[in-house]
Amino acid sequence: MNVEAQKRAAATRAVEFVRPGMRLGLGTGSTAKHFVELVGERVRAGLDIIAVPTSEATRADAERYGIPLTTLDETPELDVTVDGADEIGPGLTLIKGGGGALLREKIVAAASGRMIVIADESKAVETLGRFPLPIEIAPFGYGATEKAIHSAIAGLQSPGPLPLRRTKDGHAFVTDGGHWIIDAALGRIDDPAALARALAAVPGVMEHGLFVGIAQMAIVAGPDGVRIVE
Ligand code: ABF
Repeated sequence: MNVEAQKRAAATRAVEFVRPGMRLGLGTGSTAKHFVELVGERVRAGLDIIAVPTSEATRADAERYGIPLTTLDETPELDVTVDGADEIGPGLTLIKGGGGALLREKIVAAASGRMIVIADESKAVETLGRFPLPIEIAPFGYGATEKAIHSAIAGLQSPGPLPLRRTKDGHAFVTDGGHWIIDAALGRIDDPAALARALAAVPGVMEHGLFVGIAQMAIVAGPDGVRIVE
């Protein structure tokens, strides 16, 4: 199986966990896109579910596939969220946010009874941190926020270079929530839980891409098949 087929295989397995009447969180990214498409197929075949998308991109896909959508305001508790990840580490700790949707992804996952991560094998790592950690910040006062983030990281481990502000077409990348993203190239994250707490305490940080204690299951597809990590 090539990587795209692995993503599809993980998404296909995740659909088996969807039951009639469920309230679903729909993730963002190229792996979650497969899941959304497959759920759309089931909906058109009569499956009765409602869903909350984690990004405007996923909302557009879900609408195209005819998936009935709701919001966390109308439906504050979801049954299952299925989403991708940039890295899956020990204990189902995750780095997410490469696609820039981390704030909504975390809100939706936290509102869900269960979060299932779907990924190809390349995302499974022994130590988090090779993928630069996305951190969503308020544009106001970003210089001070970036400095405070660097100090917060330095209090725990080697902070690496100053985090890079993410750009798109030469301008600041703007999230669905109107915020900016900086990417912290840490190389390795020694203590994800401690770093998550330290970053959350920095004023101006809207959310960070460390998901600790949020996911309950990962469906990881490799060249030879799918494995489940719980
Ligand atoms: C979302 O999409 C993100 O949190 C993560 O950054 C990304 C993974 O994308 P892909 O499945 O395209 O690798 O899940």
